[in-house]
Amino acid sequence: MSRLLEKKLSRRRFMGISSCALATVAVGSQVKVLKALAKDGHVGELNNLPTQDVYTSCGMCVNKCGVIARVRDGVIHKLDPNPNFIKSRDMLCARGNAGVKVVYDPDRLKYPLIRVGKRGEGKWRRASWEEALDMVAKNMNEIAEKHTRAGVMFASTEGTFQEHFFLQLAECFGSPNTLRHATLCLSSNIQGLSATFGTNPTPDVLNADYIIMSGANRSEALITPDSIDMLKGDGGRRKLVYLDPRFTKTSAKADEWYPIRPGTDMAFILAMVHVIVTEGLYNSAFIEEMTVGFDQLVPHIEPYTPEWAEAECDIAAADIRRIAREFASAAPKAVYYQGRRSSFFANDTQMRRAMAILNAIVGNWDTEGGMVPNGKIALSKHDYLAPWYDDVPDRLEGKSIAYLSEKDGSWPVFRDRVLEGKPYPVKGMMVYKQNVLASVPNRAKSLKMMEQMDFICTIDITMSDTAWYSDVVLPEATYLERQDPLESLSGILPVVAFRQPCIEAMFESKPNLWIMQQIAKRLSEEIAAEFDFTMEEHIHHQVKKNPQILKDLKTKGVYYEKTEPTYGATRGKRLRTKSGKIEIYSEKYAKKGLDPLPVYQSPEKVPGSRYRLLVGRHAYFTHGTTANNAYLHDIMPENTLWLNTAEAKRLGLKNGQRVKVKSSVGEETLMLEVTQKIRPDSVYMAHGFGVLSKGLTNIHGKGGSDAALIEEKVCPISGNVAMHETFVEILPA
Ligand SMILES: Nc1nc2c(c(=O)[nH]1)N[C@H]1C(S)=C(S)[C@@H](COP(=O)(O)OP(=O)(O)OC[C@H]3O[C@@H](n4cnc5c(=O)[nH]c(N)nc54)[C@H](O)[C@@H]3O)O[C@H]1N2
Ligand SMILES: Nc1nc2c(c(=O)[nH]1)N[C@H]1C(S)=C(S)[C@@H](COP(=O)(O)OP(=O)(O)OC[C@H]3O[C@@H](n4cnc5c(=O)[nH]c(N)nc54)[C@H](O)[C@@H]3O)O[C@H]1N2
Ligand code: SF4
Ligand SMILES: [Mo]
Repeated sequence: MSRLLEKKLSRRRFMGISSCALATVAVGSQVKVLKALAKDGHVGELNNLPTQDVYTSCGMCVNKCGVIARVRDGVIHKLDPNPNFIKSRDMLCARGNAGVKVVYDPDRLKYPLIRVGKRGEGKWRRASWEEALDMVAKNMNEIAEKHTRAGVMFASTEGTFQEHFFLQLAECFGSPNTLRHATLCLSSNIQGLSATFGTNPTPDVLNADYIIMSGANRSEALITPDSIDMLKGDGGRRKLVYLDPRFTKTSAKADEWYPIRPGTDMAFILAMVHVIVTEGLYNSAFIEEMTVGFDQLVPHIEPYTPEWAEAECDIAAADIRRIAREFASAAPKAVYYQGRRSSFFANDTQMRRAMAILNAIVGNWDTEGGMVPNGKIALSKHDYLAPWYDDVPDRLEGKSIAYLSEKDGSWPVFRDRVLEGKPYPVKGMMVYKQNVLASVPNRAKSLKMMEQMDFICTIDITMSDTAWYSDVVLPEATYLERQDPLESLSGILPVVAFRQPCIEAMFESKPNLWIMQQIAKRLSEEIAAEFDFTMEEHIHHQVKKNPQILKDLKTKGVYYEKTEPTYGATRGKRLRTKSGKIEIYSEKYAKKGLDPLPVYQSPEKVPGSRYRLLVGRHAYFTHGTTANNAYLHDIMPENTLWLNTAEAKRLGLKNGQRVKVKSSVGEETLMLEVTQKIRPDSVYMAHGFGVLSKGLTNIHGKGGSDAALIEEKVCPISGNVAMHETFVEILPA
């Protein structure tokens, strides 16, 4: 009852929506355009189609860079960066440029499809939206009746705000089981940093004089503006120290690179803290004013000497000492950069805590060149009232994770429970913009989980592996064809991003909101009522308190409140931690029985004749999902397995030959790349190949899948997966 009351009280429906229409482009038949494109590779004379430049934002990755789409004769010819979008510094990356090929991709989903063969057999029939949607709603309702509403799970990844409507559907349907990308990505980061600072701040890369990056390959794992600011010449002012078991493109740009033993970053950090504390290089005035727990830290770090760390992480004690001194003397314009993905090892949350503590003791908090708390431009929230159901149980994972996010869940833990059918069965799977079979470790287990489902529906733009194993596949319009809600991106310079259709949606693809509304309508009248609004109404509601936002978006494609950073707003104020201060010692963790200060655990030793499998980003691809893009495929047609030159020699393996890579959960075959760019104890492969789907015609049958090899270990504090705890054997294929 209390949940209902709470919702009723918080309910605010949007009212007073103005009639001002959003600018959209009306276009003729795109199918005609596609045919013209196919004939001779470029567009001929096609009259009566619009020629204009449209402000929108990139949808190829999380950064959402500002874009100007050059539409000529109704065809998107080129995507250019929007110079007003200062976050992306007037640039688009390779993937951003290749976005054109997402629209004009022969492999894209064109119509709703219903499976006719066995799951994964790839036999489909084209269906009408009416029939496909009826089938989705009927199955959802049947599963709810048989197994409670929690028997349908909802898997999704953040995109521009449309994910919101999918999550709304889950809540209105009455399922607590939403599985979002966070525990595959950055949950440990958010947990570790927030437990210390009360928030996950942004390192001020542009203004820092000294940056240490470990496990954040910014030259390839692109995050704006950091990647661009790192690469841009600064006249030698800034120093970059980079720790990565691989020689990446970031190593190439670094002043110093250390091929650290994987999983030992915490040893390096604690040794730095040791040096800074024992040599009195910390900022005592700042520690006094802004932190709690420094007194407990002092004895805690005593055993963590640089000599001890050297044996753990393969970095010379003298280097650790020197780097610690340089870092402290550059502070507060010095940051230990925490990166984004923190799905490395099971102790990742505590490792991120160590990073936060190191930053805190040199006093770089909320200062120029330091760790800056994010600003965010307020948009009015879309509230709705989910119907009340009496019989819905709690999330399937229960209390297995110390700080489980109710909205994100923890994928591997959840999947195990589904397979056990305990404490209750989950028999329906709704997937939106997530590729479970490529992104969740141990693909064979995900397939098993899918096998036991009564019904699976995937909403995607292309035939991903997950779509390939579904019963109904629904085609969403691509990001260049949709009006999306406004998205407020937090950061040092917060910004509102804008996405509007550049052309009319092709084939029978539909935007997410329409799909959600159509499903809602078929589920129940009560649910349908909560979806009774248009996108235009939604957007006007978002800017209701500040209509200038929409005016700027229409004329500049972007909205900023300030274009220069401001610092120090949190000084003298309470932070969002229990003590109101930076928590070096975490009372909160102590009460939960967790280590209140980060305690180092040595990673499991690599067993003889095996290698640690590492994963990491490639600048040409986004996750496991853009490798099939024609332009990107052209520059990298398949992935390889990196193996150190000396090891290849020892195993008698040659560059370019096929090898079998075997872990305890899978076996993949791919081409060997013999290189000195990796430690002898580790191997590496890019993500996105070895697909199961024959609907990805460029890459099917090429390369290997990392998701098929990685075992599913999990951080017990955040629920984040730990992807680098898998050992593999390499054999000639
Ligand atoms: N093995 C391995 N696994 C990983 C990682 C790794 O490095 N290695 N990285 C992890 C990290 S950090 C993350 S963030 C996750 C991300 O992994 P996911 O959560 O799976 O997200 P994405 O890979 O971005 O996209 C998933 C799907 O969205 C589809 N898609 C793209 N655009 C649209 C659209 O506009 N509409 C719809 N409906 N669908 C669309 C794509 O075709 C794809 O099938 O993966 C994690 N998993
Ligand atoms: N081009 C491109 N850019 C992206 C994305 C993308 O898919 N493509 N995805 C975006 C997303 S969702 C995320 S989460 C971020 C991820 O961006 P990052 O946080 O930078 O993550 P990764 O590139 O996955 O891993 C970084 C590096 O860690 C190294 N590494 C492995 N183990 C260890 C270790 O134990 N210690 C240290 N020090 N290093 C280690 C790997 O070799 C790899 O080069 O990138 C974002 N940007
Ligand atoms: S970094 Fe590249 S893919 Fe990501 S939003 Fe920007 S241009 Fe698009
Ligand atoms: Mo991520």
